[in-house]
Amino acid sequence: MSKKGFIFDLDGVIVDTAKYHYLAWQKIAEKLGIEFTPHHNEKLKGVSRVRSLEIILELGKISATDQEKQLWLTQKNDDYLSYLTDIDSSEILPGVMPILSHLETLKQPIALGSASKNARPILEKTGIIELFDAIVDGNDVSQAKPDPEVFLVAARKLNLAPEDCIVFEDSEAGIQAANVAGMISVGIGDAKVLHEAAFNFPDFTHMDTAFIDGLLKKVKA
Ligand code: B16
Ligand code: MG
Repeated sequence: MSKKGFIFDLDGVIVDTAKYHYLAWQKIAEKLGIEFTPHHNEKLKGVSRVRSLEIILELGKISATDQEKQLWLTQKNDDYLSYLTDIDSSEILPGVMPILSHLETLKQPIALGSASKNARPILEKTGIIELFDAIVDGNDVSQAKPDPEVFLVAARKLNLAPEDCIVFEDSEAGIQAANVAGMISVGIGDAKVLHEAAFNFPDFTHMDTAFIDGLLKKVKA
């Protein structure tokens, strides 16, 4: 059986932490008098912390000093981390474990490709860090999604060509990054938002192991 690299995004794909990012950004937006809805939040998914703040400030047409920005970034992250204090394996989204276990049984390489600088503690707390052959997160890259850097570094760490990698993503920016990298993009979430993905599933409970087996049978064009 051929080897493919299965690269998973973290927030909103493996764990349900996207909701905590939203709550923490909402508090900052509220403090600044900016209306911030779930619709606005879609643009923040998958992008870096710094870029997220810029998007919120653009939304409210607010200019700020570097010092103010640093303060709000720290406040946001402290608040976000407060939601993570007691997380455990129950935070893993439904349907994820059967797919990870299937890949492990097939001895297929698994990587993390996340924009988050908090990725490692989340994988540790949820007890799944050992399943990953490579971890690339916000501490390892300088370009944020939709730049493909995070996924290209993951492919390199797995010793696989980009076209032999499959990316699971819940964000528009992440799907674009996977496509630019020349990888197979699989959208997890709203198909309208993730319309640029090669495949789409509302969540992992809708994906069966036959889908994975089908990807493994695909030969290079
Ligand atoms: P942090 P992912 C991304 O993680 C989130 O989707 C995004 O909302 C967040 O701003 C970014 O991580 C940075 O996270 O503040 O923890 O460094 O979806 O790429 O796993
Ligand atoms: Mg995500």
